[in-house]
Order: sequence, then structure tokens, then C-alpha cells
Amino acid sequence: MLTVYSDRHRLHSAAADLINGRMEPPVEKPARADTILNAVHSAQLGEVREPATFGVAPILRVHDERLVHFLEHAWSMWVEAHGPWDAVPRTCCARGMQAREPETIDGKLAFFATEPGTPITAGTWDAARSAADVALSGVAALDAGARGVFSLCRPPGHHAARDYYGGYCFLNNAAIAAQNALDRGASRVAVLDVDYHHGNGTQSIFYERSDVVFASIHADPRQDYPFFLGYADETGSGEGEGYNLNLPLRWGSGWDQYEPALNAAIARIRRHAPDMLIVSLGVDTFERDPISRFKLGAEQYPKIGHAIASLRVPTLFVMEGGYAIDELGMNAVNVLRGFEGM
Ligand code: Q9C
Ligand code: ZN
Repeated sequence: MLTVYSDRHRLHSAAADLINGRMEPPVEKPARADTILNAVHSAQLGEVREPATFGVAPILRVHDERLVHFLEHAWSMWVEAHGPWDAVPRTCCARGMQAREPETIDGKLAFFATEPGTPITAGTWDAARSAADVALSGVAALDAGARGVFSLCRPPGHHAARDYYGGYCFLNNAAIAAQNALDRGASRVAVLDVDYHHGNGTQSIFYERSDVVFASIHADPRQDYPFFLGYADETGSGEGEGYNLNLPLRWGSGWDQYEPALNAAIARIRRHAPDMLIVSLGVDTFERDPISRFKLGAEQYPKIGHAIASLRVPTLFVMEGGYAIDELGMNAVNVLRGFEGM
């Protein structure tokens, strides 16, 4: 399987993260992509290729230009106001009461961020843009005939919506890829999100549409992030009614709970008959993940890949979360090996 990867992910590196009320070393860090790339090499998964550059046009097919403009200029505005430390919102969700974008950097952070744990650093915009290029290059490779491609994106994307960011995500790489597949001529696309956290950004981007099915298996939003979306009764609206499938599972769920949910998601996707499948590949479902509470063992990841392969649809794997740094690479690559029948 082809892997698309760029070193530019390193440009996004936070100094600290607010975890359980304490400033701690971030779990979403450059070493994540390094260890996954190492696992790709040791498993001899196949060629590793640099992305092409696509510019902002395909990003603007999914994201509001105000968010894109903000992400581009946030760091320089922040440094001018407060100096060169991570840009973090002081308050959040300003738009709940006031729909207008404020002028100052603190106002804009409050307007666009959903939570305070996703710092913007000097290179965040360049890294996020590069991750979108990694995803878009994967779509191009599938269009050229590949059966499966791994877009080793970092930073991740599935918590970023049309006009907000958070959950370690700035641009929604999977949604940008799905929209680009449609723009290149696909009639129907499916997004399968297996990250531990609900892909609220992807859901909200496609919620009113019937050309993209979104199916997600994740921690129950009554218990875990993002808390405000991911409930089973969110089934889509308008044209999109019936095209959104949430399969929330309780804390402590293991393969006995996960496997039937995965089969249900795959059955829904099969019924959609997509021309392309995008997998939001998070492996924070792992039993020793430091921020998550599912109980999947390492031996389950090849089975996830094998089940996805049963759809027989050109498939783009887009890297999302996974924070157990010692096993992250092995678990992610094992999904890909399972898909390949390796
Ligand atoms: N600041 C992904 O797995 N929790 N994102 C924030 C620490 C949010 C996870 C608490 C977890 C987001 C892509
Ligand atoms: Zn996650």
C-alpha cells in the first residue's frame, strides 16, 4: 500500500496541553507521526511518497473562508498581542450569544475554538495545510487506480467543522478528501470513522447531504469528548436524513461490543454503494491509550482492516488520533495490513 507523508507535520508542535486541569506535555505531538512512519517502514507496507500541493481551493470547498483566514493569521496576531507562546483561547463559544467575528485575537480564538486544548503554534497553519495535501494526494492516487492508500496526516482533522476547530484538529482532512473525490467525479462517498472520539466535524459538514454517508463508532458523548455530538439519534437532516449513523459505545467497551458496531457501520456503507471510502483512522480505541477508555487489544486491529476490505471499494485511510506512543505505529499499520490481507 502507498503511504503519503510529509515531514511538515513537525511544524505543529505545542508546548503544553491542559489535561485534567494541569498543564502537561501534549499527547498530540510530532513523535506520533514519526512512530507511525517507522512502523510503515518496518512492516514493508510499500512506497512512501511526498504529497503534491493543492492550495486552498479544495480546503475552501469544505471550510468557511473566515476560519481559513483566521488559521492563517492567528499566530502573527497572537505574537503581536501576547508574545511567542502557544495561542490558546481564554474563553470559548462566543458565537453562542453573538454571531459576529470579533476583531482581536482573543475574540477570534473565542469565536473559532471549541475548547482550550488545541494550541496554535508558529507552524500550525503550514502543518495543517500540509496534512490536507497529504489527504488530497491520497485521493489522487486512488483516482489513478490504487485500491488502498494511507494518508499519514498530522495534525488530525475530524473534530474540525466548516467554521470551528478543536480536539487537536484544524482542517478536516477526511472531509476535504471526501469532497475532493466528489469534485473529481465520484457520485457517492462514505466516511467510516473508527477513532475513539466522535467525528463531530465530519458529521456536521455532511449532515444535510445524501451524497456522503458518515458512519462512526465512538465513545458515548454522555461520557467523553466532544460531548455535544455523537448521539445515536443524530441521523441526518433534510436531504441527509438517514445518511448519518452514530454507534456510540460505553466506556470499557471491548471487541464484543465493537465488532457488532463495526459490522453495522459496514452494512450501512455497503447499502450506499460508494465510489470511494474514506476511513478516519484513529487507534485511540486501544486498551492502553492514555486519554481513552475502550479496551481493544493489539490483535483486533488487523480484523478492523479485514472487515473494511470486505467492502471492495477504493479506500483512503486518513490518520486521526491514537496516543499510546509505544504501540501507536504497530496498531495503525496493523489495520492497513489487515486490509491488504498481509
Ligand atoms: N486537552 C483526536 O483523537 N480532549 N482528538 C481534550 C486535553 C480532546 C482527541 C483534553 C481529545 C481530542 C483526533
Ligand atoms: Zn480520537
